[in-house]
Amino acid sequence: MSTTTDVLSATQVGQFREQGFLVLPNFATPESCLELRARAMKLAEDNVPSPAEATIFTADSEARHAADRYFLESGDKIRCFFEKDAFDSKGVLKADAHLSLNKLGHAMHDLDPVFGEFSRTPKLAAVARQVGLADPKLLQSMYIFKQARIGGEVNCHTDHTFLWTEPQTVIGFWFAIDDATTENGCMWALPGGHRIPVKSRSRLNDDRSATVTDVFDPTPYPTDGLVPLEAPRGTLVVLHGTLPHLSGPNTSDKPRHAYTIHAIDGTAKYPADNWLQRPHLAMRGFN
Ligand SMILES: O=C(O)CCC(=O)C(=O)O
Repeated sequence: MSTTTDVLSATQVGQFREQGFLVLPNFATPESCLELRARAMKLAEDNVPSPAEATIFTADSEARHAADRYFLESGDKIRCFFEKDAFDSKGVLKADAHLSLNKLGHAMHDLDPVFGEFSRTPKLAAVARQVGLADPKLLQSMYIFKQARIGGEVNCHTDHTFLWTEPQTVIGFWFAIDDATTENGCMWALPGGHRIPVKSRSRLNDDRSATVTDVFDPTPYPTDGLVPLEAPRGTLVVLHGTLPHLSGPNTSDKPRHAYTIHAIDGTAKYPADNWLQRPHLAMRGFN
């Protein structure tokens, strides 16, 4: 795939270096966003756990282990993750499954043709190259539903905390599939915050049964200066891996679907104790 034609101007590349993010309206067409949206709904229906399997999402400790496994083994699969209050105490969904999902993850870009086509475009490959990925590898994809009224918040974090490489290389490519506004839980970011040394690392524990967090600095990221990244459908937001970002809850009547791809550089070391492992699926670039 040719990525030799630049998509970003020198000013935009400079902005990314300076601010740690870029907002690119009209990057994807409305048609491609709607096609991805319909496909995500179908994947949700097809992959939603049966009521018996869904008991893993209840709160008892055996169920907790099963839920951890369901998450930890999802790096090379398409799995459904629910909003935290989606189940009653017996593990029964309170509403229709497709209206209870928090997200799909984490390998739609490799396992589903519609997601594959959306994810692997020459235009996105060019952006990845221009923001510094010499040997881009598409590590994970997430389709985030942020459902009307029940869509949960995402706490302030950096992607490097969860997708650690040495040196740091992860870049987030976040697409607004619906219009994202402050009303329905758009993303927020801290301009220049990518220069703050990363405060923690999440990794597998010794028996690889759960994640633990190594805290390097317990102080929270500053909230003063966070800016809302309102994004009409089709907007691409590019996020540096050490940029603090978050999204608010969706208490509105409007869903806020988004699709995000995290890419790393194949030249960096990918630790064996990162939560996301892909034993059955080699990482690929944009080809
Ligand atoms: O879509 C969201 O609300 C959060 C997404 C996010 O944090 C990410 O893609 O890194």
